[in-house]
Amino acid sequence: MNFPATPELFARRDIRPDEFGQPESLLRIYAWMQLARTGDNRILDLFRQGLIRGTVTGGQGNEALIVPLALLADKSVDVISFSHRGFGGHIVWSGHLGDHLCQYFANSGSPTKAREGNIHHGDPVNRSLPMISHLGIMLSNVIGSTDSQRRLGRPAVGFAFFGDGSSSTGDVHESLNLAALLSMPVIFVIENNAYAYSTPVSEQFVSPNLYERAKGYGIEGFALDCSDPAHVLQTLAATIADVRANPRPVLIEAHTYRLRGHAAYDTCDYMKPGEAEAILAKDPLPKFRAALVAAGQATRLEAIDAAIGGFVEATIKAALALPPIRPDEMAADLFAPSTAPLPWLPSVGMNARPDAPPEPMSMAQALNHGLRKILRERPESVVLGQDIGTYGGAFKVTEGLVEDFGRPRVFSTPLCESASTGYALGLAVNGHRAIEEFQFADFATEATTQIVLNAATYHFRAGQKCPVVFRFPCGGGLTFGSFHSQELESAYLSFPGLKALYPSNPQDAFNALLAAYEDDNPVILFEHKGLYRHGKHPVKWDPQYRQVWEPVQLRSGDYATLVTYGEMVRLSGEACAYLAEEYEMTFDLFDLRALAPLMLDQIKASLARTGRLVVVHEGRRTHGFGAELVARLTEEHFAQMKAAPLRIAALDLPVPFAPELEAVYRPSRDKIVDAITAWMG
Ligand SMILES: Cc1ncc(C[n+]2csc(CCOP(=O)(O)OP(=O)(O)O)c2C)c(N)n1
Ligand SMILES: [Mg+2]
Repeated sequence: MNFPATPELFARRDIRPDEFGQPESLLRIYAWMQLARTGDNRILDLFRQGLIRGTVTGGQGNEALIVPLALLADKSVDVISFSHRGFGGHIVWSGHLGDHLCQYFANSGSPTKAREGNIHHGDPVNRSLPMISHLGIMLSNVIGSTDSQRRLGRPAVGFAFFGDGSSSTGDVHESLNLAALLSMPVIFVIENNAYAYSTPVSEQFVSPNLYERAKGYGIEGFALDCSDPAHVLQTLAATIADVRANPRPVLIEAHTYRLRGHAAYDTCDYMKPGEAEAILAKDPLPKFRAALVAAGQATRLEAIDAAIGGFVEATIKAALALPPIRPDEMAADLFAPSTAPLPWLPSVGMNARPDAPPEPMSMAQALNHGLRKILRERPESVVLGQDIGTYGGAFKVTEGLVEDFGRPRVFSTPLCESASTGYALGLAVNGHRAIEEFQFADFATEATTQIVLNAATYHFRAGQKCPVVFRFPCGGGLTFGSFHSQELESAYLSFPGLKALYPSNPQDAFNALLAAYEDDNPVILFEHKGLYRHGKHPVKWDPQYRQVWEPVQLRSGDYATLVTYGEMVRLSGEACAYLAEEYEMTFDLFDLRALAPLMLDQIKASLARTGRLVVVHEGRRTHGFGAELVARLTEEHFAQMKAAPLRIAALDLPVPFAPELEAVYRPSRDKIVDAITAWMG
């Protein structure tokens, strides 16, 4: 891109302890602060001119914190996720001003390909994790990537920022606890600028000192006055060095300033008269400059200011000259592209020879074998979830894994679905691959933001692969009630960016786990609890394991095409057998296996022949997965359809508890038969 060369002034993006207090290093800090301020101010102007859209949340008043910190961090190993006040940090961490401006202009030079606005970019290749809007969410991602770095033997420190307002979110609590538990070297920095949007701290929490919360997590915490960058530098340098050498989390409550209100559109009417002016009067930057002038640096400062002014204007001009973004690649970028299969050994179990006869096993055992195979053959793999260690998981799918592979690789997490998931994402974007077990799929709702907004959008907005397998023990029929029995596929898959497999037998479950694991995208693996121990079936090494991404035809017939998945495969098969026997009506029966992406060609071909469609699923009917299937399968062949499609699904109710009620709620073999015979007329 044709940006002006970065002035020599910004050749150094670091600062060494032996330089502290030296005139050159102070001028370097000043230069980066002034560059951040000038950039932020110009972004505000350009927003007001209508050249920038969205929300512009400036970092004016944050520079005395963010610039020393970014200069001190070891950008070759450390992990960071800046907040929406972190513009100064972004330009130090990732260099080129032009890229950052293009993010705001949302043009063809945008690092997010203009799919995200404001400061929602990062530099994932260099471990600067792009924030999503949802505050608090990124903390656990930093823990995961820092852990990943440490597992790779790199002496990383993580830096996670959040505001006084964000400190009230549940994710902050979950993450601080998780980091403390793992003794993870992450420095959590609260940017306390005294306001969350229009809400002053007095209306946010009772305790005046947020850093004191550290004590409750068994970690250290302290307040940091960010009015003088030289003081911030000294303090942070000592903390960073200490945390790097003696890994543990630290909570810093940095008192910063919000000089320009919440965002570009904020008129600050909610403030008391004179309050905004009083905050402006505390601006650390002119104070720092005045101290440098007093130290005889006036001429150098004038030259620095002039160089920055020219550089920023020239870079803005170059950025504005770039063409707008084109929509061409947008759809193709939703998922990370497919890669070659991993070099799996051709065996299921540890000692099995390739020619050994397939061993009969339950679905739970097949998944256990799959997890063992992955842990044994793939050093980057990590298995996590609640009670998955010694206890072996609520359904014993992870039995014996911690004994054989040890705690760092098999991690029984505390009860914190969102932070555990964010931690898994952090591992994933740094090269590890996590398989996360949710105790019951229902509890994944606690991690919805991490799954559907963070993991699922990662590749689209940041070009970064995020390979995590989310294991969802789902489904009903076991008298577990409404919070332990749900089918969540239509809810989760209405968000773009997730893949999903739903095996109906042990062999498919084994294959699906391998296929999901090696995919470079987040994959939900739906595991019906009723199938975990529903008989034993032979499971063998299947070199065609990736075919699980396609539907499989289980029966052939000519009356209608029946599409289903999960436990309903068995019930639908029994219904088809009954209908063939009693009514001599035969069906093409398909087990869908992959719910996303949908591969429907074979089924469409069947439908073109039969002209009748039945869809059976266990989830609720309204907004259920069947609605999407019916629409996709019939929209092309509508004119050839001989009958209206039939959807057989659960009632539109919470999953009821008592067996008598649940039997009415969910489809059964007899209900499938009844619905089809009524439909047949
Ligand atoms: C979970 C969540 N809720 C609401 C918002 C909308 N929002 C954006 S910024 C903001 C205030 C944040 O305050 P604070 O954490 O103190 O950061 P500051 O903007 O003051 O730097 C709010 C409520 C959000 N982004 N995320
Ligand atoms: Mg705030």
